[in-house]
Parts: sequence; structure tokens; C-alpha cells
Amino acid sequence: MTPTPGTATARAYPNIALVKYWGKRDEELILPVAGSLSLTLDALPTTTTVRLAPDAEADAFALNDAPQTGEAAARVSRFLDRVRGLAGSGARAVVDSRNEAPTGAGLASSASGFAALATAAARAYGLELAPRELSRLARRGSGSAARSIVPGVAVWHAGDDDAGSFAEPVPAPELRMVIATVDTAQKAVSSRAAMRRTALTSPFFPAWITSTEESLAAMLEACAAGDFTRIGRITEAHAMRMHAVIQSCDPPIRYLAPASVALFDRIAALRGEGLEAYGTADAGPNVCAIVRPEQAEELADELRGLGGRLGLGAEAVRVVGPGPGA
Ligand code: 2P0
Repeated sequence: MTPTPGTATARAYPNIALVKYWGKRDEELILPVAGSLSLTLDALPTTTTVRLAPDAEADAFALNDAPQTGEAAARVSRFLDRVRGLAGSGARAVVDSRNEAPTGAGLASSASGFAALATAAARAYGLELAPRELSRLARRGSGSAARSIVPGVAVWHAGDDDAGSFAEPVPAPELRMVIATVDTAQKAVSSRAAMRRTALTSPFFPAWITSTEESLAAMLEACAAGDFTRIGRITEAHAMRMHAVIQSCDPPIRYLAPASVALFDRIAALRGEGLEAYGTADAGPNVCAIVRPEQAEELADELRGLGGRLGLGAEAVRVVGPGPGA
């Protein structure tokens, strides 16, 4: 939808990885050390409008109506430079972004943010990009944004170079995700900095890379077979491995809070009671659990009960499903 030439609006949704992206082998191109796989959600989108402003001397970026300066604005401007390079344009732009997810709380706001920005900016500057090219472009803003271009379950191929590193859809069984928000505060160490520290200081990093490759291959098989139990077991084991390698940095980083650990314990206990769910957590304390659609509300009720005892509000727990691409 392009209401006027030079203006475009796009909406993109966050994604939660079941096989995580943690570490780059090329920081400039944002090539990951291994592939990953995620579920694009149907909640908490980012909506971004890009309007070309040929007379302006600089780009302008506002997030939730607040004008941004410093690194946040510079990062958007560097991204627009890339789009301008592809389009052969020198025009500056006004970028207006609206985020329904709390920024920096481990709910993948940079994924929805750069997926929406890539899509809107490509259109505003008149680029006609196929989904694969759009995914590659979004990747340059934030690695995980490559996956938010794609609806539902997405695999991000690590690739050997820029052209080979993109996300595309993969068939998978119907899943729901129950998100338990433990804390919405900005995290102390950004994913980008923490990834770099992990690669530079963790003695376990080489094993993390090979285990991620193995997890992804097994996950793709499990998705193709529609094997929920196998998908779940890989998801939870892999998430624990990511947090283990992050904790093994020097100085160490720990994203999980006591409430996160209590949620993981409860999810494991529920499996013993016939409610089959598996937990994961990104670079933050919030816990997401995958579950079959027919058991999603029961799981949400259980986690709400525990959340209440942990001091989390009733609104902390929500059920989300697979969402659309950008
Ligand atoms: C993921 N995360 O696969 C992993 C799991 C967080 C934990 O992708 O440096 O914000 O912009 O490429 O995409 C967060 O990393 O990092 C992330 P950059 P990004 O979802």
C-alpha cells in the first residue's frame, strides 16, 4: 500500500526463536555463526511509516511519537543509507515508528522494528524487492529481523555470504506460544554486545556453534514430520544451552531472573501432569512456552496462577499464535 509516492507504511511482528541466533561471524554483513528458526507472532507489532523528505538535511526518526537522537537515530540513518545506495537516491527521510511491545525487554522489538523499517523504506524509495531480498535487507538492520519478514515458522539460513543469508518459511505443525512477561525494563547488556562478549570470552562458544547447527538440522526434521514433542524438546534444551553459554562469558551475563527459573520449573512439572509444553527465553527474563493449540488456554491459566504467586500481574501472561510476514 503506497498512499502517495515517496511514502509507505509497513507493519511487522516480533518473532521468538526456537533455535536461537547467538553470535556473528561477520559483524558488518550481520552473518550469523549458525542458522536459526523462529515463530513470527500475531501480537505486539511495530508499524512504521517512511516519508521521503528531499529538502531535509538529515533523517528524522520518532519512536512512539518521541523524537530519537544518538545511537538509535544513527542506526536507523545507517540503515536508510543502505536503502538509498540500492535505490540510487540521496533523499533524506522522516521515519515514524510505533511499537506495541516494550522496547528492549527481550520481546524482539528490534526484529519487528527493522522488518517494518526495511519493508516501508524499500517501498518509499521505490525498490521492488522479492521476499528473499527484503529478508536480506532487514538482516542488515538487526539479524533477527530477517526472520520477521516471514509469516509463521521461518528458517534463517546462515549462508556463506550476503546473498545466501536470508529467512524463508518452513512447514510446521500448528503451535501456540504462551508468553510470561517477567520484566519489561530495558536489559542491562544489549544482545549485540552480549553476543560479541560470548564469542570473544566463552570457552564453550565453539561447542555452541556446532550444537546449534545440529539443533537446527534436527528441528527442521521435526517440523517436517509434524512432531510436536521433538520440536519442544529441541526448543527447551537449545534455550538452556544458549543461556549456559551466555552465563559462561567473562564478565558473566545472566538474563534469567528467579521468576524465569520458577516458570521453567513449572512448565517441566506440568509435562509430568499431561500438559505438554516446552519453554524458551531470549536475551531477557521473559519466558515463552510452546504448546499445542488445544492446550494453550490451560497452560496460560497455569502460568497466570504461578505469575500471581510470583507477583506478576494477570496481564503478564498472554497466548499468541503464528503471525503474518511484514
Ligand atoms: C534470537 N536473539 O534468535 C536471539 C535469541 C536474542 C536471543 O536475535 O546484533 O537483536 O541486531 O543482529 O537480532 C537478538 O539479536 O541482534 C536475537 P543484532 P538481534 O532471536
